[in-house]
Amino acid sequence: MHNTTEIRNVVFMGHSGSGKTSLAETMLFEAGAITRKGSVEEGNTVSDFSSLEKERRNSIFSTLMHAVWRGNKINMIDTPGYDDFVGEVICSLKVADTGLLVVNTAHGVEVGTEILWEYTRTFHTPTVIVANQCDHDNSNFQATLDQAVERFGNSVIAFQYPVKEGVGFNAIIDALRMVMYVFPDGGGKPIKQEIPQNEMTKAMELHNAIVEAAAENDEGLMERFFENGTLTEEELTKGLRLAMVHQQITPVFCVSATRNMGTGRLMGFINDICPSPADVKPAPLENGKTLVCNSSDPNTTIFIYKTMTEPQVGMVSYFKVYSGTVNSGDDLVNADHQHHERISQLYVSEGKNRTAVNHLKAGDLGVTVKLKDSHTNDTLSVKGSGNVVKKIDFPESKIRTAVRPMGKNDMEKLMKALHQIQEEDPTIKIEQNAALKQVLLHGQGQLHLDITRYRIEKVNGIEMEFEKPRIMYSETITRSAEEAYRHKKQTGGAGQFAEVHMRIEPYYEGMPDPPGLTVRNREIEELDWGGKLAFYWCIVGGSIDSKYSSAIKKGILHQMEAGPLTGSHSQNIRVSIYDGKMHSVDSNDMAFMLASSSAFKNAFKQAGPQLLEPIYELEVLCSDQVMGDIMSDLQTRRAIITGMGAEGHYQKITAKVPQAEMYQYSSTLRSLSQGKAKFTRRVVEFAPVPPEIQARLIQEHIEELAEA
Ligand SMILES: Nc1nc2c(ncn2[C@@H]2O[C@H](COP(=O)(O)OP(=O)(O)O)[C@@H](O)[C@H]2O)c(=O)[nH]1
Ligand SMILES: [Mg+2]
Repeated sequence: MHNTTEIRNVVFMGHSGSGKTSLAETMLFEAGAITRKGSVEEGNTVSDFSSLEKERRNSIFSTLMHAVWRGNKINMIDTPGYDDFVGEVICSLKVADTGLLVVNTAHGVEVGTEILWEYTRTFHTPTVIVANQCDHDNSNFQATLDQAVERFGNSVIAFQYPVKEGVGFNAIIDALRMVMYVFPDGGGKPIKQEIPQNEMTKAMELHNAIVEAAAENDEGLMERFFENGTLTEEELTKGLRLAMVHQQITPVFCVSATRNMGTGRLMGFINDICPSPADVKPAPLENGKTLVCNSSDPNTTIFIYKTMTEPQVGMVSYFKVYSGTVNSGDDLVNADHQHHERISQLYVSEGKNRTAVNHLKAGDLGVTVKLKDSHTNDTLSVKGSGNVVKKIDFPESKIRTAVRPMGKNDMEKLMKALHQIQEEDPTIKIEQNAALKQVLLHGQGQLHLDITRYRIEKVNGIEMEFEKPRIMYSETITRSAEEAYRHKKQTGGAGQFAEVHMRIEPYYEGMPDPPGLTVRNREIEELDWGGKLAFYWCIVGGSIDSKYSSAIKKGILHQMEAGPLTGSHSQNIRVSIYDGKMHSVDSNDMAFMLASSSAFKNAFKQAGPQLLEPIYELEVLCSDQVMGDIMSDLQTRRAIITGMGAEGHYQKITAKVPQAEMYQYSSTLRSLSQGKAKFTRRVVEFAPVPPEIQARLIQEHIEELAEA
């Protein structure tokens, strides 16, 4: 069991392909946690262990691993690089105390790098930039460093730089230690050499910058620095750790993950300088207070940052001990719904494998299984502690699709499986949309949805297909119209009789009373599907008894819900009932409902009916080079560009685009930009559908009705 100060929690983040999984593998190997180093190509790394990841040669889930390095336990969480799986990254960042932002020096700072950098600021995570692939043909460390400084600011300081990058890469100058590491051909343990004369000035300059940055945070250190012109190793450690915790320094290290050069030194730095869970700022709680990471706190508190269902095992929960010590067999309480949960088994994780342990102290990351009713984002704590760790805010979904099981009777099974995935992955949302008569799956990108389908098919054995989601059109009118309708039926004994005269108008807030009518009663109905019905009772002389008014309103509401034009809900209409007839024997609620329903339908069609469609406000972030293509594509989607301009080092395009034109936009954008653009969108308004499209939709509705 490791004490809090002997724990380091690091998360590997970076654009897809930067080398996170390879780096984690090499670090495990260096630390002796594994005896054979796997590779992404061969599909045998510790991190990418699921069949899905092996097949795709890419990380999809975050993976918890650990290595023991000089007595300290380094918990490592590898994360996927694609933005589609950002949920996995955010969960991991929440519990990590240091972020390793891996950058491929052959590509420099990429869109993904910048987005992840922003997350490290949001979560206040001390960050190290790992310049990887220094052995790559096109490696350019200096350009990568310059971009990082330019984009992330002056906290970025090179602690190392490669002597010879590219194919012949075999040496690193370390400006913190002021030595040169020279690696044997196969990588691994380097030989320490003196820094060559011609590199001395540059190395010394960096060294001084590091020492000064370390001294800056502490008055005592600053004084000593001015007195002695430098700091002792102990002072330097203290200063650098403090500077990292305050995000005032972002060290840059250089490595080659696959050739195992520089990874040992990186682990040494994590070990010596990077903060333990006790060194970082206390964790924020939901009640606005904070929680200090202290293993002797009697109020043991753990936070579940990830859950995953495994065949044979069931639910597996990954957690961080925020305070106290958790023991196997402990009874804790879920702070959200107060249910008891027994931590019957405790494990540490090595990717696919787990090792049982008896205790885990504050700050550590662990695993438990078979919790009854606790999910990602839940806190389990000693009864009465009142601790609820601040929950993770997940990003809103970016794309949606309708889903349907292939088997007719599989709907219930499919819903169950989808809800289970939603519990594991809070960036997935399942919506049973009654108005559209579809089940919608919302996610972060096409890949995210595809992987979800793959999991349902493979794990749950339910075949499902994606369908284009229907669009939630809405209907309204553009001018006023009047209609009188008589409902009359004479079948044998009792007949049915009702006659209703109404005027309908487009409704808006604060409109004047209908001219020429005497309003007796006004009702403003908020419609379940959005918008309003204003229902005015203007009967004079008792031509219809007011006891029928609610039946008449009901008839109108039925018709508005059904949608006279295309079967889409209608909204924002004022109906004034001003005349009619009733019969002392044959009139009843049903007759008036039917009469008003028909009157409304007929009036609606004469009142310049207009179909409205949901409009997204779209924001795209992209590089200069791909902006033209993205704009031309938007033009084909009936988009109205509302803004364009530089945002940081990228271009931001904002536009209003009909939802109907945005199906599979995530795939299009990915291929247009080679994965170098990001977007967000949300429905902001409803706008009139162009006449030719309205005509087509009405025709389609008529055909649909005929088929039914
Ligand atoms: N030349 C070179 N290739 C690397 C290095 N690190 C990773 N790669 C390769 O880059 C690709 C992506 O690596 P991977 O670890 O899966 O990246 P991730 O998506 O960030 O996890 C793989 O083909 C690796 O073999 C490196 O240091 N040098
Ligand atoms: Mg990976």
